[in-house]
Amino acid sequence: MQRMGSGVAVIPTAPEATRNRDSHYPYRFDSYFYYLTGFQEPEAVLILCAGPEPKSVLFCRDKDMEREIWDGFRYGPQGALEKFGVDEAYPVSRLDELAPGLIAGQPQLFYTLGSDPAWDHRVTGWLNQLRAQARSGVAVPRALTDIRALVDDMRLVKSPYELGIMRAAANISAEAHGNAMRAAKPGAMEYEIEAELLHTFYRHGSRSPAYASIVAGGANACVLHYVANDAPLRDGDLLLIDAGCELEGYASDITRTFPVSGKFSAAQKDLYELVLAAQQAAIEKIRPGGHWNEPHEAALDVLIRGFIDFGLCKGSPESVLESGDYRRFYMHRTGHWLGLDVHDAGEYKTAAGEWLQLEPGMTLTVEPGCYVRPADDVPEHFWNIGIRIEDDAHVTADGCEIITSAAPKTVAGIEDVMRQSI
Ligand SMILES: [Mn+2]
Repeated sequence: MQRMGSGVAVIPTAPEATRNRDSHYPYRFDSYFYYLTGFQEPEAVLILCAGPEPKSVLFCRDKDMEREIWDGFRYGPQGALEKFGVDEAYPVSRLDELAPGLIAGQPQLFYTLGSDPAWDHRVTGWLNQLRAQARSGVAVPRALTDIRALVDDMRLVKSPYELGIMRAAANISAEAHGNAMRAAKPGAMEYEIEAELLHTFYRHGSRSPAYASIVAGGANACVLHYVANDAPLRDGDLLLIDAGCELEGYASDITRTFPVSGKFSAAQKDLYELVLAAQQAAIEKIRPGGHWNEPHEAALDVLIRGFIDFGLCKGSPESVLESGDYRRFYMHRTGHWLGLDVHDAGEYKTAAGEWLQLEPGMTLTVEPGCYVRPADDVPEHFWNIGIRIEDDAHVTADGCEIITSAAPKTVAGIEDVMRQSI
C-alpha cells in the first residue's frame, strides 16, 4: 500500500480448473495473491485501499458445514481475519455489493486488465455502477495501473523467510536427483525414474512438482520441453532430467544429465565437461553489481570455444557469436528468475532498456546446455547427445550461494553416486 501511494487494488486469486467432467486439477492459488496474503483457498479476492487510512480487505468463502463435510476445512471471513492479518474480511458472496464502495473516491485502480475476461467484465461492471452515480458526486478512478508492476519489484528480491523455504525446496529436489541417478538403469522406463522424483518430493512434504518433469533419455534430451517420459532407457545413452519440487508455493528447478549405464563415454564426457565449464563461468558472474546478462555471456563464450574445438562450429569465437551459428547447439538462455513461479515475476531490463543489475536477495537459475541432432556436418560420436546442467543461485552480498549443490554434478561425483543402486 505504501508503494501504491494512493488508489485501490483488486487482486483475485486463481480460479479452480476442471480436468474432466467433475474432476478438478489440484488447486494452485495465484502467485501475486498468495505473495500478498498467504491465503491458499480458491474463490478469494484481496482489495487494498491505499491513502491516508490504508486498509486490506479479504473476500473469501464463507464457513459452510455442508461443504466442509464434503470438501474440507474453510477459514471463513472470521477465521481469515484472525489468521492472515487483514484489516477486514467478508464472504466472497458479498463482493459485488461491497467492492464499488471500496473503489469509489479513489484516484486510481490497480488491476491486471486482460488476464481473465470474467474478472474484466466484473470490474468493468463496478466502474459503470459508480459512473452512473457521478451526478450524485461519486468519483470514479481516472487511472488504471497494472498492480503486477509494483509487486514484481517486491517479488524479485527474496526475504530471508522466502530464502529459507527455497533452500528447503532445493534440498528436496537435489535429493530427488541423486535418487533418480541411483534408480536409472538400461531397460527402465523414463516414467519409472519420474516416479522416483515424485516419491522423493512427496515424502518430504512437497505436494507438487513446480513444473512438468522432463525425463528424457538419449535423443529425447534434444527436445527442450519433452514431457512424454514414456520411452525405455538404453545402455550408452545419456538421461537428462529437469525437475524440481514446489514447497509452500516456492519452486526449485534443477537439471542433471548422466549416463544411463553409470559411466560417461569419451564423447559424452567431452561435451558434459564443456557445459559444466560454461556453467562455472556463468556462476562466477552472479554477484551484486553485475548485470543480468553477464552469466549468459560468460557461458556462451565457453560454449562457443568448445563448439569450435570439437568441430561443431567453424570460424573464430567472434564470428560464431556474431553469426549465431552456435544456436544450432545452444538455443536457449542461461537462466531465469526463480520464486513462487518457476519462471518468476520480475523484469530483466530496466525501463531505460539496460540489463538489470543483480542485487542481494535475487534468485535465478543458471542452466547452460548443448543439444546435438544428427547431421552430415556433425561428428557422429556427438549425435543425439543432449546435456543441460541447471542450478539455483541466490545472490549474496559478495557473490552467490548455489542452493542446489547437493545434487551430484561432476563426472566423478555422478559416476560415484551411480555405483550405489536402490
Ligand atoms: Mn529452469
